Amino acid sequence: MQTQRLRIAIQKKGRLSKECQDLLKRCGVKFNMMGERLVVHSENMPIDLLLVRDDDIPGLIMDGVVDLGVIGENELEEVGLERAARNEPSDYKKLRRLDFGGCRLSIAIDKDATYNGPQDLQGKRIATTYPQLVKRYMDEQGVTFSPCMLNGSVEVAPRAGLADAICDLVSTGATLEANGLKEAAVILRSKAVLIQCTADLGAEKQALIDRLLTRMQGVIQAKE
Ligand code: PRT
Ligand code: ZN
Repeated sequence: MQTQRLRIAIQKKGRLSKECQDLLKRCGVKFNMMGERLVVHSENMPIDLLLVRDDDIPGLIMDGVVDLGVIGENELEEVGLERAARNEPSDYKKLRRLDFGGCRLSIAIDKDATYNGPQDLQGKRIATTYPQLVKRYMDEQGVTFSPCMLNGSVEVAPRAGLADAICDLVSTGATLEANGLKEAAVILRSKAVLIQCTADLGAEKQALIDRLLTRMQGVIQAKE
């Protein structure tokens, strides 16, 4: 299923989609986002944009279905660990870190609880959408815990009596505060990144990628 056109997977709708589209446009890629299309063809370059859920992007790259992708490092690392544990391909090339999508993946506890370090989490139940990253951190700290896997409403789990603590993405901290929680430990600092599949794409596609990267460098530097 190799095509001559460069395939780039980006988030269809969400926190990364606008900035991602803006970045591509500033790099000179012309396209028209209309309707509910899965694939959007660039009008001036041999590039197709694939509009998907962010959760699908790491796998599309690791399986070599698309050539490039833009994804949060949190999602990329979680999916990578999950696939590696299942002996599925989990390789990719990180081309560059981008200047948006910044957040941290943090463990949060009741705002009135004391916290002296990871040992205070020993034996606790932790609600999260990122079980692999939590396990990696807790293993590094030598602390055992029980997972509580939730794909949404993670921040209400302690109040609902489902968990003792949570591990979730934080940017301003307002969500934690609104739920009576406080940040105890940062386990990952994340930004959006541009990644490439590891397969050899041929000279033409690679030259196009290199050109895009040079433009991206200029666009990002100009904003700094
Ligand atoms: O539909 P799809 O699956 O594509 O989207 P999604 O809902 O899974 O993801 P989306 O759009 O919410 O987030 C995409 C990516 O944006 C994440 O994977 C992160 O890399 C990045 N990002 C940056 C964030 C945040 N900041 C963020 N604050 N993703 C989520 N949040 C949420 C967080 O989960 C919590 O609910 O915002 C809340 C906390 O924000 P504060 O400001 O109150 O601290
Ligand atoms: Zn998602």
